[in-house]
Amino acid sequence: MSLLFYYVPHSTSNVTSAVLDEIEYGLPSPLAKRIELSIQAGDTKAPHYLSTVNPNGRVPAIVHDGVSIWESAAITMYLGETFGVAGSSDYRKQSLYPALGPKRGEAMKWIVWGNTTLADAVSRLVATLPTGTPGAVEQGSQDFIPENNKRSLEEAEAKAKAKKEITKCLDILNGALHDSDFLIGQGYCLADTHLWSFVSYICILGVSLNGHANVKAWTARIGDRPALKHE
Ligand SMILES: N[C@@H](CCC(=O)N[C@@H](CS)C(=O)NCC(=O)O)C(=O)O
Repeated sequence: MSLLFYYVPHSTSNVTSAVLDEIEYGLPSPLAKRIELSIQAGDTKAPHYLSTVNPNGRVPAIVHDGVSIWESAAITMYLGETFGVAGSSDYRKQSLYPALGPKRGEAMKWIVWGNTTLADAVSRLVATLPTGTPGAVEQGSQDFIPENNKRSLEEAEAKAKAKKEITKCLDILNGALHDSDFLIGQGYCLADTHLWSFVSYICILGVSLNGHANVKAWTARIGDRPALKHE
């Protein structure tokens, strides 16, 4: 079995990194070989990377037995199905991901929601951040917006709108965690770690969780899991 994980530190790769940490925790050796790339050095735009790993020139990406899989949501679902379901492989006795059925659907719902509804609002907030602010897109990235392209009034409006939408997402998440310690009532699953990684990034951007007590407690609960202790 060959599993390669291409990543850039402090990027969307953190999602896959945390998911892999959960899957590998307690195993005698890691499942994935980690390959660090640099956006600034042009690694994600290198012809070999574009043609064999990810034509989008982005991370994270995995290559499992020669097949490339990109988009962090797809990667989490694939790793969960392949290595996280009890009895699905030699690697895992305890379930980290729901078996086929409605609970699997719930896990997919939260993973995709994080990457679309929540991430869309977050990326619009990030687009307004001055270069150098924690969490801002760095020069060299295909998403970088030069300072002189930012128009102050429109930026302020865009920022307020993005923040309002992030708050709405946090309201939804807070409601879902009202009477449950985890996203899916039956207990922890990899969807918690996937979404936790996105919410942790929002905190780096300066969004406070103080008005969302359930989300705040859940964030601490998932971040305190032993598999993530070295992060
Ligand atoms: N929707 C993609 C987003 C991945 C993404 O945008 N990754 C950024 C790093 S956070 C990247 O690779 N950027 C390369 C570049 O900007 O050149 C996912 O969830 O995997």
